[in-house]
Amino acid sequence: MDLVFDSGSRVQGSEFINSIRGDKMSSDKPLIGVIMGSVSDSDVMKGCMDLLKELELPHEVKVLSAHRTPDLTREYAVSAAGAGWAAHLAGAIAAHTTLPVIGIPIDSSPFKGLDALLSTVQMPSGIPVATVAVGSGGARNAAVFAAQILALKYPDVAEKVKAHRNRLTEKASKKVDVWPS
Ligand code: RP5
Repeated sequence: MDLVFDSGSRVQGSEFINSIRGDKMSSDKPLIGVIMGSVSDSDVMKGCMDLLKELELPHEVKVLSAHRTPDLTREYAVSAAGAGWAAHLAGAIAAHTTLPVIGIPIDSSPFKGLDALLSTVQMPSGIPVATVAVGSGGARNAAVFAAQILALKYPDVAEKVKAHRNRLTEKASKKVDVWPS
């Protein structure tokens, strides 16, 4: 696979790019990079990490900011990026890689994430960021979506995604008749 340009050779301290190039999933090499703009985003982003753990998907987590640590951010390529305010973190990451980038708008601002949503979703033509819902629901969906992308390559990830969907269906099925008539 030769999709990663430029940043792949510059990534330091991250096994992410090399491991995604292999054909077999290894339990100790990260396939998904999760980044958040600030430690203050961790309450929202925890849902993403929790779900990646539940799906047993090897991942690594970095706190990188497009405006506070721009050089470090440029050297990293990632699948799921969460940022609040109009930080534009996911777009800044997407500019440096051809790997798919999933943006999670975080509701940490006075505008409750509307600014983050617009700065994440409104990428100009040519450099996409797949944007999920604002806040913790979006963080969890980013984990599932990353798994669905990897499932195209790894059959065992596809099985985990199906099992997760079945668990959701089973849980919801138990509540169909919960409302007393
Ligand atoms: C963004 O600014 C971060 O993603 C965070 O949501 C927001 C506020 O960051 P802190 O001032 O709390 O570090 O870069």
